Amino acid sequence: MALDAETRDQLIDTVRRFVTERLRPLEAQVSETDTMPDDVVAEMKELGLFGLSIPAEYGGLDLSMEEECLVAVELGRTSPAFRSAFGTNVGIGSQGLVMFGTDEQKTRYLPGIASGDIITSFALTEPEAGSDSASVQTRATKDGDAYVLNGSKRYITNANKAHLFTVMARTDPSKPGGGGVSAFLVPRDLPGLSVGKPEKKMGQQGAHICDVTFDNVRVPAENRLGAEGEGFKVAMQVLDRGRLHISAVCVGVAERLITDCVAYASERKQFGQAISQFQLVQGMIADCKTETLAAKALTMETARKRDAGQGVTMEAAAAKYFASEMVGRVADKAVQIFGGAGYVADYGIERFYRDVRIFRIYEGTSQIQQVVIARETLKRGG
Ligand code: COS
Repeated sequence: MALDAETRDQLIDTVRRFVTERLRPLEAQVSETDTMPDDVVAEMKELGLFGLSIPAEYGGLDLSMEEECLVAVELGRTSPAFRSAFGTNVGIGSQGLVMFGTDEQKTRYLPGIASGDIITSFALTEPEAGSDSASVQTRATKDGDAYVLNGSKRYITNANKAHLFTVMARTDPSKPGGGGVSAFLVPRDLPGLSVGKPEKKMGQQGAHICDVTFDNVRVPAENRLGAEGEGFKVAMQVLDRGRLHISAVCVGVAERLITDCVAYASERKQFGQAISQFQLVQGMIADCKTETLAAKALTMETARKRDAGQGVTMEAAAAKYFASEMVGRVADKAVQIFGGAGYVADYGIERFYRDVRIFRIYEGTSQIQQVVIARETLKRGG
């Protein structure tokens, strides 16, 4: 449901101020300590950030996709690790439930997800099922009024903090592809569920990914999300939406980097003048700006199409593909404009350079987006 224009502008203004005044000063600290301060998370909860996409009847802000993308652009103007604290609740950790949950499942979990009292994770990826996500091997075997889960998941965002996992597991081993997969809402405290140590990563310190292992975890049958065999489609539709959100974050990061580049290039003097006066530097800034505007236009247009009820599988993949590659190029040029200062840690540019690398990989690699775009285009005949 869309907000009225005044409420939307107020929300965006509030998020912008929170990012500028509260989060930006903490960027280096969060990166160095690999820890998200509890008081910051508490403020995120108060602002309603955990519930941006949750329907109002369950206590969320109920933003349209377009509004969520506008907020995500604002959130992109700081280290992406901050967004990750509530990113799973807004996106991949909650949307299966929002789109496919029963009233009872929604009533049980969505209010806590919206408030941030319940942290969620999305458990699709496995050691042998990365891009080929339909090949999940985690088994869910029906046993009376429960399913017994066995297997392991890999690189699961926020798993170390999660109270509730959306888990894709194979209910029908006779069907090797997506058709044999079902989705489950799995509370963290069920016996047999264990979470590994956070991985050491290239970037986005302060956001964590871990393995999750299921050893005879009995999940009540009422926790199945959608019909048996529908789990892969649940995952794909969750990802269609998540990819748009990530595109918007990429746009925000690019905007932030451009602002930093302009400020630095206007201050930094070489050959007797600010380097912003040199046309080769201007060329890099112009390229960054042009690509950012193009990514933003594609992302927002796709969000509006989705809000209008159109299928946007192809367009969301195109937005994610273009925006994530775009922010990689912008971060690279930002290092170049900053020169030596871009390579040392003090200015934070090298941190963004590392942080944005994952955007080309998670929620579907660039190559998977190309596959999705090409398949749809061929199917549509152009
Ligand atoms: N929405 C709804 N249904 C979808 C869908 C979508 N976006 N994408 C696929 N499906 C359906 C198909 O229609 C098909 O249904 P039928 O069997 O009824 O025809 C079924 O799901 C299987 O689809 P498909 O044949 O396209 O599956 P593939 O195994 O070829 O793989 C890709 C599809 C590669 C697109 C998928 O595996 C993918 O997105 N991989 C990347 C996963 C990813 O993003 N991982 C990141 C980790 S999660 S953070």
